[in-house]
Amino acid sequence: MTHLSANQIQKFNQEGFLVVNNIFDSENVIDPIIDEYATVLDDLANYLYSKGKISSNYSELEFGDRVTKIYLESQATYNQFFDFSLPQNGIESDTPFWAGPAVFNALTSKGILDVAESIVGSEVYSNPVQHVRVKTPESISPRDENGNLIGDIKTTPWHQDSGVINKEADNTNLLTIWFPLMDASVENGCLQVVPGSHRGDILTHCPQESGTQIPEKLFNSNEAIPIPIKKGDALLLTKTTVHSSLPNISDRIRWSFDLRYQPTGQATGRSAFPGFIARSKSNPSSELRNSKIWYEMWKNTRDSLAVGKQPKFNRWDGKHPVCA
Ligand SMILES: O=C(O)CCC(=O)C(=O)O
Ligand SMILES: [Fe+2]
Repeated sequence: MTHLSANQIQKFNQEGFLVVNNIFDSENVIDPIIDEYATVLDDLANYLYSKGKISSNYSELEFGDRVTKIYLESQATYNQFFDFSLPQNGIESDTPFWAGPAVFNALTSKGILDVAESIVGSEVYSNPVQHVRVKTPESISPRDENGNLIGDIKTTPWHQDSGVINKEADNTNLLTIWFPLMDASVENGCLQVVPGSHRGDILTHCPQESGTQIPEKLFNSNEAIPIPIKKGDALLLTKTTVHSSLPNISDRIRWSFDLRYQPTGQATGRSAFPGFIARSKSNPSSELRNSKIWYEMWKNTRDSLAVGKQPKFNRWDGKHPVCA
């Protein structure tokens, strides 16, 4: 991949989203991530097995089947073990996270940074609002006593990315780059977007049990379109594009990365979390190139937040009448 064309940029600005094909070479970027996460899952499986939460460590299974089996049998989800960000509350000194070299390699890959540079300019900052999302098939996933899916395997409700970060970043030129680690389809729960929805304001989000979400009376959900995309492709979103995910009704996992980039120096919306200079035309030596330092930044953040005052990232109190 190289930089976006003028046509692509225009389309992105017009519609609020853009599919970019072959943003990187998946053999160099995605396959190492999958291999790295196999080792993370192996550690998790051994740990749960030693605690008696599962009857086998299922080492014969590949990542997707293994994680599905483990979540279902233990009736719990462990996505925080894989995530390269910290939770929005309840951070403790042993809160798990994964900030490994293959993940860092993806965040700083040429294809991703070329695309980010096309939108945010030549001083590219990696915003710390970033996740891996693992969604096991809904038909074989743990549920609570009311039959609702538990934890963070649920579908992602309607939101704008601005709505899940602090107000201080409302004027930040924030770009979301979402990409699946397999082919994402309507069946396995790709994203859906509302074209043109980014042109309005930040809509009221309501805190609900299923996640912070925009009530459907505030936008035209029937204009939403699903965006199936292949492994190696990416979906770009603006910070005000209304989007959500479809349920995973397939029998395989759906997993994806969502990364965010912005011009260096603008507010990230989660200032307690560490971002870094990913590309700098004016001062290339300021770019972070070392995944170990990146890991240390997250570890230090976790360790100090665990004993200090925890940040608040949610601006919505649910008292607005549309939330009733
Ligand atoms: O992958 C998902 O389900 C949600 C992703 C999302 O909302 C985002 O990337 O901003
Ligand atoms: Fe989002």
